[in-house]
Amino acid sequence: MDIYSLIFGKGEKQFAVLLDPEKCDHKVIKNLIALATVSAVDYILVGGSLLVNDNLDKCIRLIKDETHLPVILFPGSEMQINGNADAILLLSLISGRNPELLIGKHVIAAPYIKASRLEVIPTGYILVESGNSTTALYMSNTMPIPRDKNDIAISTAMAGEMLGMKLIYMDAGSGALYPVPVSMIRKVKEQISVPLIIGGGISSPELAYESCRAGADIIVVGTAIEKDVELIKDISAAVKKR
Ligand code: 1GP
Repeated sequence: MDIYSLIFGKGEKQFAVLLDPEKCDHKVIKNLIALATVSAVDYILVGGSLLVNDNLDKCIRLIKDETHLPVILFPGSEMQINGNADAILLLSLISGRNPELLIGKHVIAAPYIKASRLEVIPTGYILVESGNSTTALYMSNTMPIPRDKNDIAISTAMAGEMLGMKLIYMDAGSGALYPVPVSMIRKVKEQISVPLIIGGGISSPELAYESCRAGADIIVVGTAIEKDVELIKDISAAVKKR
């Protein structure tokens, strides 16, 4: 089954762990994957807004040696394409007005993605104000959607779906002070029918649970797990709780 059908068809809330290739080493990955496997994690996302070394390939190979979980690229740039992963979230930054991140980088990347045979999942990527300056925001040179502007978030997500995007990813950015507000998640989810991914600043099982109850289909956590890998178990349990 392709990965998108898996995402769409699972019928239960899903949990993805985000790994920054910068911080990948064998010991970290072995430990993390062992916990992810016993905790019923659904996907491993790999990527970062800024890569300053060429660890991506090594990181993916290390993950693949340890697990059969799907590995999905969450690329911060057109340099983060690697055919050893299973799929790529082809992100168009629809909350911003930077043409390079709406279509420019995609034109450069398209032939490489095609040659890689990665499964492509067109994703409407929406940055939401986080209370601090995140790397994603700085690197994208865009304005996030203000936390109290649900209408803008709804219209942006709707436009993304109408343009044919198969997922909407609302992100407060890695290490966000405040995660995406639950009221915004609820309102957006009411108006779209494609799966909704929520990430950025989710640092506890409670926050993951609230985001799921509000309508998130997939929760992504990176920073909190980097700080305390054992959190995987409790966050996964919170996501799967009915
Ligand atoms: C960032 O949504 C991801 O783009 C995950 O964010 O690192 O804050 O968990 P965190």
